[in-house]
Amino acid sequence: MMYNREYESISREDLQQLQMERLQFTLNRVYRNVAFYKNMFDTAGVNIENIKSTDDLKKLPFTTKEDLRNSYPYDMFAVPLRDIVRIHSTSGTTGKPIVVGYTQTDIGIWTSLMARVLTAAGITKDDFLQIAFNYNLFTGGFGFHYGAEKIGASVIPASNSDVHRQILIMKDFKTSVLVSTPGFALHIGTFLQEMDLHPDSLNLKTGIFGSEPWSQNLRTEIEKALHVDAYDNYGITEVIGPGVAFECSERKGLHVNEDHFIVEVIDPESGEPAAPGEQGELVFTTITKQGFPLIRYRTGDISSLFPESCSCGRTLVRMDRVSGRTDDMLIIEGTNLFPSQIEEVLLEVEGIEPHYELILDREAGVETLEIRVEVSEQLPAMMDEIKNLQKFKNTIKTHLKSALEIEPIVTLVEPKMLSRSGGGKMKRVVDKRDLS
Ligand code: DLL
Repeated sequence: MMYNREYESISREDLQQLQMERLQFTLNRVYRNVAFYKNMFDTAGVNIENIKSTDDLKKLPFTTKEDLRNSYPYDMFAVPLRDIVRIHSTSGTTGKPIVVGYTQTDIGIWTSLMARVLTAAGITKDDFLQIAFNYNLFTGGFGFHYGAEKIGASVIPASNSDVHRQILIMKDFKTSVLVSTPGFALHIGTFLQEMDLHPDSLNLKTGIFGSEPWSQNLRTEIEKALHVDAYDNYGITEVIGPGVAFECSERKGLHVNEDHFIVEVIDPESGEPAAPGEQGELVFTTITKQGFPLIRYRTGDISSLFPESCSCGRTLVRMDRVSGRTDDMLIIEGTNLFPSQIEEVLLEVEGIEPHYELILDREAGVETLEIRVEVSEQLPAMMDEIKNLQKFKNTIKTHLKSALEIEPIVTLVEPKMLSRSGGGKMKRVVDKRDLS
């Protein structure tokens, strides 16, 4: 099933033509309205009138996460603020998040892209969709909500309620589709077992999961635990949120919504295009967004494009599941975090040394983050008392919770116990989750 057959199965030739028209329109818009892009194109000596094919796009410089952080909060917006009807942002309250804005037209397009994602997974107006993504600055909740209403499904905005409540809602409201991170889906599945509740006593049939990396093995585990067909979908706040790419019934790669985003895969070192089918960093150019258009945005996500056509009838190119990142960004229970953000918070706490390790694991379906941190030699002798030690740990936890919205396990380690840099890259992160 296709929500928008005309565009989802457009001929490659017509698509190229459409992309070109939309690209030229976008380039003109950003050149006129966003000082950053005017400056970038002028400095690079690029005349946008000379960008006549999608191949010419390669003449334009990249936009990076750093560029977007530096434009906090609104400098990259391409319309007056009065035309913005919605604002979202990337996670992490320390440092500068990236703030994105949508016009009414942007919301309409985003909604129809989400309707595509759902329709491709066989969701119809007869479904009850439980959305277990946060409804806040994160794009997951609202993105799916609008798309599901558009196709007429019954939306249950469960947001991030605890797992017991999710299961209760699922059971009583006859949920047929779960929308969440794969990690949370596994968590729910594990709880069902603990509650001795057979998945067949629920009405679930489909799971739409995304927002963090997951493996084929994890897909199989979730399908077994929840008795659903699990579909992957990919998105990123800066580009639009969810709705960038989605799996069809074939579930062999994710179709990129190329009528709205031009996708490239580059060698992250050289910035040159990767060979067809080769892995590299995903780069997106938005060609219909009004509020927050992006030119050649480096996502940091590693994937590749499948050149072959898909038997579902869609002509939109497919990307492989995201296998990793070019930087050290971690995604824990759907929250994006850089180790440097954790470090920044830890160093605000008196009595801690700048030596730490992050250990990621998965226990009974729940992702855990342990932070092992060295205490300083000067930490007062009063720490001998267990009670005070606990208090100290809680202080660290409170700092982390209020700055980054994470609740890790904190383990204090004696001075000089953690490994030191031997001159090479320090390995501060140990990821024991199975993401292969
Ligand atoms: O996670 C948007 C989203 C919401 C996508 C709901 C899907 C479902 P951010 O919080 O900006 O946006 O995180 C974007 O998450 O650069 C990837 O590293 C990762 N990511 C998103 N989807 C997938 C996926 C949303 N299906 C970052 N597989 C991206 C692997 C994913 N990684």
